[in-house]
Amino acid sequence: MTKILTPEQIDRTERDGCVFPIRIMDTDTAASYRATYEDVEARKGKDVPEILSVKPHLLFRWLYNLGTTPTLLDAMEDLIGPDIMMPTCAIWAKQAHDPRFVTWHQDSTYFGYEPMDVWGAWIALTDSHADNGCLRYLPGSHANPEMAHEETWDEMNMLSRGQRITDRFDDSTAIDVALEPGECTIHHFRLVHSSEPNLSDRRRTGILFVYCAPSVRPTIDLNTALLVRGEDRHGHWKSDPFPERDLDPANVAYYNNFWASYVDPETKSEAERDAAT
Ligand SMILES: O=C(O)CCC(=O)C(=O)O
Repeated sequence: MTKILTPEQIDRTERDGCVFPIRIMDTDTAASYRATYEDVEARKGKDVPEILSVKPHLLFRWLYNLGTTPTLLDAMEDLIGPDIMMPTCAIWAKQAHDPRFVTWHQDSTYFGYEPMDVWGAWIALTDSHADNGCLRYLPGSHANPEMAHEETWDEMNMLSRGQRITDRFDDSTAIDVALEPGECTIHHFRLVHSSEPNLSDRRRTGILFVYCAPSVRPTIDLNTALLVRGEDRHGHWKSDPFPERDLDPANVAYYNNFWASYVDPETKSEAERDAAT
């Protein structure tokens, strides 16, 4: 008996590697999260993802709350079972008329998990449609072996190293992931996805949270996570500190230390990673 996802939606995740739209909160709650995010952005005076690219939920309690929205965890439980780890999250914010884009890529290539039974949930805080640069998916691509990627370092590419798939593939079956505020889309970590520039007068903001069962083993240095539901009976993960409140000094210290010691797979070049393996 599932909690949120219908049997048809579960079938879609297996067949297509994605399912959407799933309403996980009402539009007022989504608007309130959007206002909170835009307030942080106004205070920082910069593009927040640039300064907080990995695990910002450890610094902001509201982000932790967003990633543990009960309906969302219910949907995740339908996919991976009652024990749920949340290793990271990422903010994806495009301004109105933002020329930046995301090239076709697979998240699984720059995070190591075994088995790759890992899912991302991208929560829309604004509407997200083709004209403002919504996510695009290649359904079914999660079932194929990982493809070769290169780092382009294109500044207009929102991926940290401008990663893009170099293998030939057919994107004629790609679909737009249209979402309204408060809806989310769930995708497998190996699913090929991208997004186009924002051609509209509206912002497009979404926040991606990553989930897996505690039985999934991290195979690289990004081996810390928060247990957000159930129990960890495997011990593969070290625990991140719980964010009691925004910018809790203990968490800020942990975060700074994490940055200093952690070899960030987002910023490490392919050559460095190859040399390390
Ligand atoms: O939000 C976007 O435009 C891209 C998001 C993405 O690539 C991801 O969630 O992995």
